[in-house]
Amino acid sequence: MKPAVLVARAVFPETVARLRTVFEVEDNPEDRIYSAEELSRRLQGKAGAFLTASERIDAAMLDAHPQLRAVCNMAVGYNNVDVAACTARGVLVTNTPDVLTETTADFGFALMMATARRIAESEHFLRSGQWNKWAYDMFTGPDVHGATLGILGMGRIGQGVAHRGALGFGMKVIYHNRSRLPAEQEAPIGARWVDKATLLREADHLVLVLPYSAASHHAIGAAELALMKPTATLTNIARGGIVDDAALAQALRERRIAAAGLDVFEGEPKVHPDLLTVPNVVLTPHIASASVATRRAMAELAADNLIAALTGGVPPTPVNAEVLR
Ligand code: 8YV
Repeated sequence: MKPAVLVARAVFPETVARLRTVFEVEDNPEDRIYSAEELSRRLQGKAGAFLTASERIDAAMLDAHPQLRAVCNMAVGYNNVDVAACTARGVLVTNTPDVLTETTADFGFALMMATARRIAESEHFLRSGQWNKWAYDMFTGPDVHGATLGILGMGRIGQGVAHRGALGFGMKVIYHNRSRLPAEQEAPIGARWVDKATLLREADHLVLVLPYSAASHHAIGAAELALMKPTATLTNIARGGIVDDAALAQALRERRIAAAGLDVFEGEPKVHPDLLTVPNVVLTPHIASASVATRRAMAELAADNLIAALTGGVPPTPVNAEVLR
């Protein structure tokens, strides 16, 4: 008998068809968002789960499903999964790193540029029929080229953003990360490790690319925003909850920073109502990895992981590889 798996969200039909060659698949082509109760009901009897970052797997869910052996996220982030609880129960967790790095870095850079150069705000002005003359100070904003790019979280995606800034736009790169990059990775982009306060004070454009955890919850709140230049921009392509959205909306309204670009939100898909009413913020619906090719690669990698995990293979991108040993 084929092992049973749950594909919790709609995904490419080709990926589901491939999974059906190996598994009894329960999928969700209507793409309904399951409550925790419904997710638990649908996990009954399943050996594996193909998830996105919107399904939460915690200790209680694992205890309710002792037959579950693999939790495979179609996302590089895995803060929806209690990895320690999975490891303690011998449940493999996998994610989809690398395949989305360049696409996500492209988007981070695009969002930072749109934010600095006020592209969304000015487009709204034009579409709403308000453009009746050119003006010397119309939608002026800070330059991107030659400015100081600050990266908080210098993993693969952070480095991708830094490369774009340094090599394409002549930006000076400073970064803060728990661990410093080896000198041979810093040198080609002239990146300089600084403490967090220096990063906040010196960055003209601050881009957040760090994983979400209890430690990074509200890493950017009122106190951090107060350290930033009034001309600076803030771009978040990491996770909602890293920024205190209420504090950010207030800082934007009071022009304590120039502008923000946000692809992720606390409690998304809900967005803090104050962010919807301030003009100097570009808002996108968590699409940083959304190129056609990358979303396919993410789906296929998540499927590779699930198939390997449940058929005695070697999952390509485990998060808790110790479970395999
Ligand atoms: C996903 C992401 O689109 O990979 C991640 O961590 O945030 C995005 O690429 C989203 O999480 C859906 O799983």
